[in-house]
Formats: sequence, structure tokens, C-alpha cells
Amino acid sequence: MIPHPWRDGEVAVIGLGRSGAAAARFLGANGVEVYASDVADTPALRQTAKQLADPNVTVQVGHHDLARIARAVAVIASPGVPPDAAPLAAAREAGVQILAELDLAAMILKQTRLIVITGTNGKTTTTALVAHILAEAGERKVAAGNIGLPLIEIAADSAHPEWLAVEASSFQLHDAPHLNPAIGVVTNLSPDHLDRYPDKAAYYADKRNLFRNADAGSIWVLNGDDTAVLQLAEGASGSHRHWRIGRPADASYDSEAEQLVLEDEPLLERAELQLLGDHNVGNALAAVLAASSAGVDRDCIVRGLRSFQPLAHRLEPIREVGGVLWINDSKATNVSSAAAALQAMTRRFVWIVGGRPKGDDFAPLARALQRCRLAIAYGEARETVAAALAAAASVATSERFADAVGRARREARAGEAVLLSPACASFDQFDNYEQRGDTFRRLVEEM
Ligand code: UMA
Ligand code: ADP
Repeated sequence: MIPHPWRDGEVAVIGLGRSGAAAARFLGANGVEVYASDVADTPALRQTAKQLADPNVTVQVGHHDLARIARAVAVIASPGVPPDAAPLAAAREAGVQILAELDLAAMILKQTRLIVITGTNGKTTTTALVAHILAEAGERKVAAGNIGLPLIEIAADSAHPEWLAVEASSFQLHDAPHLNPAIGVVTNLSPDHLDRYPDKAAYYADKRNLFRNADAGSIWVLNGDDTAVLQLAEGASGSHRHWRIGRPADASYDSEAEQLVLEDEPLLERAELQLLGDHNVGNALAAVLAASSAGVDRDCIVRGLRSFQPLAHRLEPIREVGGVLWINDSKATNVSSAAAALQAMTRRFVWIVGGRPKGDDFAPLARALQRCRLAIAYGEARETVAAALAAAASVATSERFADAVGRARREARAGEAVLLSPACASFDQFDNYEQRGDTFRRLVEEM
């Protein structure tokens, strides 16, 4: 329900990307006065402003009226707006409550049982897998949040689903006091987003907000191989269920029998899973435990696991050219996800790495280069990456992404692979990781 006091004033929505636009639309349509603003002024934002035409919604692009925001009855923050940004600082100073769009949606979706998935890597894959299994069990409209569909768009529908898989980023969890997952999943934890957080502890602290409303009925699905995850969940009320690779747990991977196991009973042959790498076996086990905790039967779970296809930009095989397999892992924007890709490689490979660094230490990547014949470092990070890897591999550098791809083409031999797994953000040469991955795909398709 929309809080009553919000009807006596104006709610300020900060940021007009997907999240902010959806929040402004929802509030306006429900009779709440809204002031929605974005500091940027682009043709896309002007278009959004036009589409938001509603007598209840005032839109401003190119500027935030800080005094107006300070007078608001509440502020809805977009995930990409850092907490120290001027509009949020102004709201905080004036004592105005700041909520994430995700939190507003959670307030409305009171009757829907949320399976909330967070962690550093594997959130989208696990969320999509849970949703895919729920769809197999007959649920509709089943994935939202950071995965791309703002949760408030589900709340805006007249009928709310019984179960919903929700991907939550640390940015969204920062301002989510009402979020109360029926089932919460933490895939893994490692340093990320150090361009926004002062340190790892601050990033983990936002992740811990997942457990804020834990009670005896909560179910927590946790990576039993990740001590940081176990520490994060320590003391949270509710039942804790674990998955592990190579060791017994509520759900596990039996590496000798090469089988996924649920509650001590074999569930699926690994070969039936169409995903590369042990990390994806972990994601599958997380989804298995989440789905079984939601009451989905084993047959549905197995059918869902068997039919799930790799998502675009996540260790996605594109095609073979002259015996060389080209793999797009553009979404590997941090060191730990790129490390998982390196470990998943079964062929010798040429590795394209780089982009805009996010403050991660690249040294751990040097330990996973046994099959790497050549690393090609590109973009703003190229010198830093080259220095970190020099002792462990041959390294070449290229400033431009397309040149790195061209160099990989000349170097790779039949029977090998070329892996794009950048360990960095894309923003030095692209709008986002999708555009980087799409460019890679196009260059490979033109070969
Ligand atoms: N802005 C201001 N004032 C400021 C700072 C920024 O107005 O002081 C504006 C920007 O100009 C921009 C808007 O705020 O127009 C920010 O939008 P946004 O970055 O929050 O983007 P959205 O389109 O709303 O998408 C967000 C998530 N984006 C981020 O968290 C950065 C999407 O996750 C999510 O899918 C979507 O909401 C729907 O829930 C993307 C993402 O990259 C996929 N997430 C990160 C990740 O996965 O690593 C966390
Ligand atoms: P997220 O939504 O958390 O960013 P994705 O499923 O989109 O996660 O995957 C992001 C990147 O991390 C991809 O490069 C993918 O191959 C890699 N990845 C996926 N699952 C894991 C995992 N469990 N551990 C490490 N890396 C992973």
C-alpha cells in the first residue's frame, strides 16, 4: 500500500532511467504528486519525460531542484544514483525518507512471495534459472529487479503473481527497509563496485540488508563454499540451506559421479546442464534449493534445468571460425567473474581482457592462466592489467577493442578458443557491457 502521508505532499523521484521512470509512472497513476528529475539531459531522457505525461507528474531533465527535493514527503532513488549524490544528500539532510524503487515495489507486492537473489556474481543467471523453473511449475511473470524489469512494473499490474524471482543489487538493497524475502539467496561475495564504495566492508554491508527483516519463517539459500557468504548470513533468523561443490550439503555437486544432488538423492547429470563451468553448477544448485524451498517438485526442477540456455554475454559460445571457438563473456565486469571464466575453459585460449578498471586488484587472475596462450589487454586498463599478468602469461596490448579482436583472430589456432572476459567495466569505449558484447558478436559474425 502507498503510505497515506505521501498523498499530502510530493514524492521526489531521483533519476529517470528504467527504474525512476517506472516509479514515477506508477506513483502518478496511483494519484500521488511526483517531482521526477534527472541531472543529465539527453534525447532519450527527453523522450522519457514526454512519455511520462501525467497531470500528477512534474518532470525535469538536466537539473535537480534540491530545495524542492528537501521538501518532499519521500524520495525514491534509482540504483545508479550514489548515496552521496547531491539530491540524496539534500534529502538526507532534510530528514526525508529515501527508498529504492525496489523497496516501493516490495511495499505494494505484499501478497507475492519474493525469492530475492543477490551476491557479487551469478545473480542474473540464478534469477533467470529460478524464474525458468517457476515457469515450468506454471507461474507467470516471474523475474524482475536488477535483471532489467523494474520490480515496480510488476507491482503496477492489476494481478500480482504468487511467486516472483527478484534480482537485487547492493545499490537497491541500500535503501530497502521493507523488503522481506520469503526466500533469500546469496550466490557469492567478493570485492566489486569499489568505484562507488569506499571499501569491501561497505559493499558487503549493503548486501547484508537482505536479512534485515528475517524472521522464523524466512528461508536463506547460501553458498556453503563461500565463507564471506556464511559470515554475512550469520545470526539471521529462519532456516539456512546450503549448496556446495564436491561436498555434501542440502544441494551439492558430486564431482566423481558428475551429478547434481538434492537432499542426498541424485537429481541430474551434469552433462545435461547446458552451461559451462563449475560456477554455473553452483548457480544451478542455488536455483534448485530456491525452487524446492518454494515447493516446486523435483520433476519440474529437472525439466527446468535441462532446458535452460546460457544467457547472452555470460560465457556465451558465439561460433567456431576455422576451428577456433569464440566465447562472449562481456558481462564479466569484475575480477572474480573473469576468474570463473578462466577456470571454466577446457581448451587453450587467447583471452581479451580490459576496459575501464573498477578498482579491483588484477593479481588473482594470474593464478588461473594455465590454459591461456596469450592475454590481449585493451582499453584504459591495458597497462595495469599487463603489469599484473606479465609474470604468468604472454601479454599483448591494444588500445581499441576492435584491434584487440583483430589481434586475437591472427593469434588463435585451430582447436583453441578466444575468450572475451574483460574483468573491467565497458564504459571507456561502450555505453554498457551489452554493447561491448554485441560488438564482439558482430565482429565474430563478420569473420
Ligand atoms: N542520475 C541523476 N542524478 C545523479 C546521478 C545519476 O539523475 O546524481 C541519473 C542518471 O543520469 C541516470 C539515472 O540517474 O539517468 C540512473 O539510472 P540507473 O543507473 O539507476 O539506471 P536504470 O536504467 O534505472 O537501471 C537500474 C539498474 N541500473 C543500475 O543499477 C546502475 C539496472 O541494473 C536495472 O536493471 C534497472 O534499474 C531495473 O531494476 C543494471 C546494472 O548495471 C543492469 N546493475 C548493476 C550490476 O548489475 O552490476 C548494479
Ligand atoms: P550478475 O547478475 O551477478 O552480474 P551474471 O549471471 O550476469 O551475474 O554473470 C555475470 C558474470 O559472472 C558473467 O561473466 C558470468 O559468466 C559470471 N558468473 C556467473 N555466475 C558466477 C558465479 N557463480 N561465480 C563467478 N562468476 C560467475
